Amino acid sequence: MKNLTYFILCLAVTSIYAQQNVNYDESKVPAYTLPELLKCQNGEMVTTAEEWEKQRRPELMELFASHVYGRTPAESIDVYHELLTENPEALGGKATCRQVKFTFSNGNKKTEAILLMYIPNKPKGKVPVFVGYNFNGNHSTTTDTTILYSPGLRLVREPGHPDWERGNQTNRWPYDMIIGRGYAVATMCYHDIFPDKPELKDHSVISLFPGYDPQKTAPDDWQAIGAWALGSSRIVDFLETQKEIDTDKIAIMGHSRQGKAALWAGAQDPRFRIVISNNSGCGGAALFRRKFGETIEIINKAFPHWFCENFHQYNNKEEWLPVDQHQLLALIAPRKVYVASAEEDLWADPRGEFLAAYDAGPVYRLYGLETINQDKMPGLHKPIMGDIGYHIRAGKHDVTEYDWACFLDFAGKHFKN
Ligand code: GTR
Repeated sequence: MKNLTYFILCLAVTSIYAQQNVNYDESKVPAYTLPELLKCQNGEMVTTAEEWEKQRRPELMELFASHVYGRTPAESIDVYHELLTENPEALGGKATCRQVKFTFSNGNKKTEAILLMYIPNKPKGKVPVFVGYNFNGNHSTTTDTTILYSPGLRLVREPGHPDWERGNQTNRWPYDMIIGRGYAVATMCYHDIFPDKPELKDHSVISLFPGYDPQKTAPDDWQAIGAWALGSSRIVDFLETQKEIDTDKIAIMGHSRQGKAALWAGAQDPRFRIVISNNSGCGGAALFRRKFGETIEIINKAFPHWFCENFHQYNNKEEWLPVDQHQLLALIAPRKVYVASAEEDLWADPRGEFLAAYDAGPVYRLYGLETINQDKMPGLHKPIMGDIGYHIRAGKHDVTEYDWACFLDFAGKHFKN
């Protein structure tokens, strides 16, 4: 019965999208001019990496915070870590597994999360790490019955929902392969940070910060994507306490809505040396102004709690938005950025994702880095691996072993692993 309700709900959501007249026709992409990357608000062009960092970059950070994702508070809250389990013989003896409870607290109220880590037993010594959220809970990434259910899941999914099934997303987390290449992984369920429903903000980390008022939201207040971005920085704080982790080699990988959050986290936190967005689409790597697949209006209607309220004024008015997503990717420079698309994932606009990576180039070139040198998309399974990376693979919206193989190659190149 519950499965049936879920199915009917999905059908309803799909038909709402269908009614929105989504454009999947390249010839109907409007002519557009992207907002300037290197031209400052005073009209001056930046010509050096130093000018970019001093002048233009802060302007763009401010625009993304005030018009798109909302402002991350300057204040911090307390985070306590408690080691729940440690298994030195995980993955058939190849890795050490730790589960660590995070308690976020403001003294009056708290929320909880569980981080799941796998660290390769070989090589000995410090290893690079991939940080990334999972969608359905830590238990969904493995069939290992010692892995605990993520606390956030119970807020969004009734018992019996398919997401509770152990190992339901192991395909997205090929731990053996990642560990085999010498990388650690740290994952957490994104619902632990902001349970992904508009009415659950009160259970999110946002509700712990000074100034939070459930009745009142300022137009530039942060929302779910901002919270997820902050959560990944708190994971990095913890990784800095782990003796096996090489903190100069931290990569963040996010899929879809978490690809959006990963880019925003990467723009804000320089400790992410590699930022990977997989199938992130609208509000992630895709250029808004192409209006191909999901648009600002569609995403704001379906997910009113993801972006700041100011962003809603750009529903169907992409051309008025003072930024576009090539600028978000450029904010990550000179650190490495990788964008991955899937051929059948037209909703996320693969071409728009590619073009943003291409159009971020001028900032990377200020640092003398290797950019994508032509605006023609590469063929399927022909990854580009410069300082900006990109691939498009066959298939649907998902994270596959092929994607991970490319992420590992990209990390291998830049971390010299
Ligand atoms: C879709 C949404 C996309 C993407 C995706 C996901 O429903 O429209 O923007 O975020 O969810 O996260 O899987």
